Amino acid sequence: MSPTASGEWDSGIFNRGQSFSFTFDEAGTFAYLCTVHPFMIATVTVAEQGSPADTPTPMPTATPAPAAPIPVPPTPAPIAPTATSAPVAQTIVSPIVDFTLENLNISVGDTVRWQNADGAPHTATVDESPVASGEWESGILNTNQSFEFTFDKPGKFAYFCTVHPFMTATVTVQAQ
Ligand SMILES: [Cu+2]
Repeated sequence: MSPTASGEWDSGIFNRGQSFSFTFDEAGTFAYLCTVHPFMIATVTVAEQGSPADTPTPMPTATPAPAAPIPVPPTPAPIAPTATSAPVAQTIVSPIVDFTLENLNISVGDTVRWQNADGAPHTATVDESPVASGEWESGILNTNQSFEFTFDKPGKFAYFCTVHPFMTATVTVQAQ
């Protein structure tokens, strides 16, 4: 009653199953209540009809924006790195020169080829005390002879030359 005077409506007494309809032809917020039980109050908000284009327009505009980030499926990119990180096992050539064995850093699956480029015979032999797994023993390598061993387990392995025990080094094998 006290609200916007225009667009008044009164359903009259409702009994169970009865209904009442009212068409709102003006925008605004209208409070209404039940005259039988005045504590039953609520409001009907009637939106402006004239500017429907204005309001809805901003909405769709906002929507397209988030749509853009969606095509961010450069997720397939990781596939590339995967291919890159899937380096085929390599063979690392480690020359033995001047009574020196090299410290090597390789990955699981890599093969090391020790090549004796020295004038004296040498060996590339895993040290007995280290990790027992992945043992290898080249046997005597004379000049220009070589020996290969593939590391299939990660770890740090000490090795030496049985002919010249002072020739020591390590092979560090990184997990893939
Ligand atoms: Cu040696």
